[in-house]
Amino acid sequence: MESKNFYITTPIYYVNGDPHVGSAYTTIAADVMARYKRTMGYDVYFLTGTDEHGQKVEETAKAKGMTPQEWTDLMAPRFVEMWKALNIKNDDFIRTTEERHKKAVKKILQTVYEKGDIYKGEYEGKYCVSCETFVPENQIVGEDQCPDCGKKLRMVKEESYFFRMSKYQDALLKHIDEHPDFILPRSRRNEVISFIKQGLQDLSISRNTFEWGIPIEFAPGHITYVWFDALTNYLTAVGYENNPEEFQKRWENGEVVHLLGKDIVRFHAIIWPCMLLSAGVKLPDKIVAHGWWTSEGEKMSKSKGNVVAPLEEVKKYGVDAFRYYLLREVSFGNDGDYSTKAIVTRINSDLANDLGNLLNRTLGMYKKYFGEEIVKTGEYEAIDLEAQKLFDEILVQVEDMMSRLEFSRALETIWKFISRMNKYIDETTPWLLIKDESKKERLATVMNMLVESLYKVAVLVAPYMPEAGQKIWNQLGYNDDIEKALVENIKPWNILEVGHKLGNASPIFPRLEVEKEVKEKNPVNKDLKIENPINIDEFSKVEIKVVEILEADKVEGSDKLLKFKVNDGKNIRQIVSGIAKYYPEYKELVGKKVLAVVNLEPVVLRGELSQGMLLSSEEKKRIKLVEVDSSVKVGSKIK
Ligand code: ME8
Repeated sequence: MESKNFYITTPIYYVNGDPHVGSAYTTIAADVMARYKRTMGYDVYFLTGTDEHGQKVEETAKAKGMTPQEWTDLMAPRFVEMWKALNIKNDDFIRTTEERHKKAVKKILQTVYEKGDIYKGEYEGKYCVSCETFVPENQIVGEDQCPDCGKKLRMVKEESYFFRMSKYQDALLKHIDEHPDFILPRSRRNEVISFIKQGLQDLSISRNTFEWGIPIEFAPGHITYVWFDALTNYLTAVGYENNPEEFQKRWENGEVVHLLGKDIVRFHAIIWPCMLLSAGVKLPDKIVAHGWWTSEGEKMSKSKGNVVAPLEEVKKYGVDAFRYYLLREVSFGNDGDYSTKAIVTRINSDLANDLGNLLNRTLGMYKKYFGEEIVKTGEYEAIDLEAQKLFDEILVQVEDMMSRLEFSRALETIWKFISRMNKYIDETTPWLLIKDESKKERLATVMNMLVESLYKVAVLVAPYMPEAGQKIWNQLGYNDDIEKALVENIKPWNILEVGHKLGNASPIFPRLEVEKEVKEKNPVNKDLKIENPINIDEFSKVEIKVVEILEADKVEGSDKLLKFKVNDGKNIRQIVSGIAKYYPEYKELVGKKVLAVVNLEPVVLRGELSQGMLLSSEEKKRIKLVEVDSSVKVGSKIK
């Protein structure tokens, strides 16, 4: 019997930065799949969460002046909030710093250890902190750079425990061979196979040169390699360590699907299955990798300022349109480019024109011809039966496509039916039928076909656009929760009750102007209020110059003050600054070019002469000197 338990996961995201369109994409896709499976009558468990250990998070926290725990406690809720704003209905949110997870990691490590699959050795080689991955010599690119992210690699030489991954090479190849849908899409599957065939090496699974990780019981002084820790989250959440019944139901007897980006396929399709083979746990059913998003044709990066912030998009276009666009615009698996023009075009053509018009026209005509209550349906004619048949076919196709997570094709297929029904209006010409009293019953059948189509379409689009689905239902006069609807119940036709009262119509997706939206991507606030304004003459009294720090020292007897000898292009002067707390490594400032006000009256602070002021920025109580590019000449005036 086919299992009716469906377990879907997203990667757990690193908390070194805020969630963005990339993490939103995977999470929305998983949410759509979870919602769709619920409408198909499955008992669904949908997991997402945060990956909180490792060197990268530890270093980010340090740079922010916090402990890793403080930092992760600050960041994890930002993911929870973002998912709420994107209408993500996950059943669980896991953080790898939770006790339940530490116990699960301990259990899998112990199991693999007792199996004889872990041995002590030494790792010497290159490591990419950004990807948290060991990079073998033959994969290094450029000048010691990571083949995946291009960042500079670090040398690591430390005692380490190794996992005998090589032992599982053949078993894994056999599994992939026997399960054609284990890794999707096909292109990724082939890539994984050829990688394994080059020969798997044993994997270093412990680190001992930093502390932010889960300690290993049989290896004092070592913490768990962050990927070994992170991958285990998928087991933790379904009771691997603490709830055998739940584990049996959700993992062993359920369908398990991992969604992820193409960047982390190897971790999921190689390391993870080997870990499970060693631990004697069933392998997941599907590992589905999607492509990469760029923004307006370029790689997203903070320095380019083109990172797509989901909440801003939602504010502009609404959460449904954002979700729809992401899943409709590119085939899952392919790369995609996020552009304002494309999202606006999608909203106008698919949502406002096709779906919105079908709803507005139908409700408008119904109320005009019959009032607010549903009238009796007559005999179906050929054109009605043909539309009904198309709907039956579409349900089968959508089910097939969704089983392979082909979101874009599934939407295209649903839209075939929406277009068909728009055309149906033009072909059945209700505005002519109303003129002929003998066609009243025919008109009722036509109009009911339309209302019923929308009722069904609402259920099909709700997993993608939960709010729009609900609104369509409400406008049709159905106030139940659409999330509880089942596809099974929308299969039969003629399900409207005579006398049912329609709701109020209002446009769900207003049309947008492409030109205006593109221009307003970075709208200027014309109503900006300038506080404490000064004029240009007043400003020009302040003389600011680029100075180079030649020496940096503590001021004796003070915790707060540092004294600097700086070159202002003409003279060497001394400046005292209250920034000691923010620069424990103040000697590193020597050689930096910074900005200084050079015409302040000299003062004496704690017995030290100060002949100017260094400029600094302040953000959340963190003070930083304003540094300038090393190519700017010392002594240059700031105007
Ligand atoms: O890799 N386009 O976390 P991560 C599409 N913690 N998807 C993108 C994307 C983009 N431009 N940028 C990010 C990790 N993603 C590990 C995972 S799982 C046991 C541990 C999405 O925060 C995509 O799903 O770097 C990618 O796989 C994931 O974010 C990486 O998130």
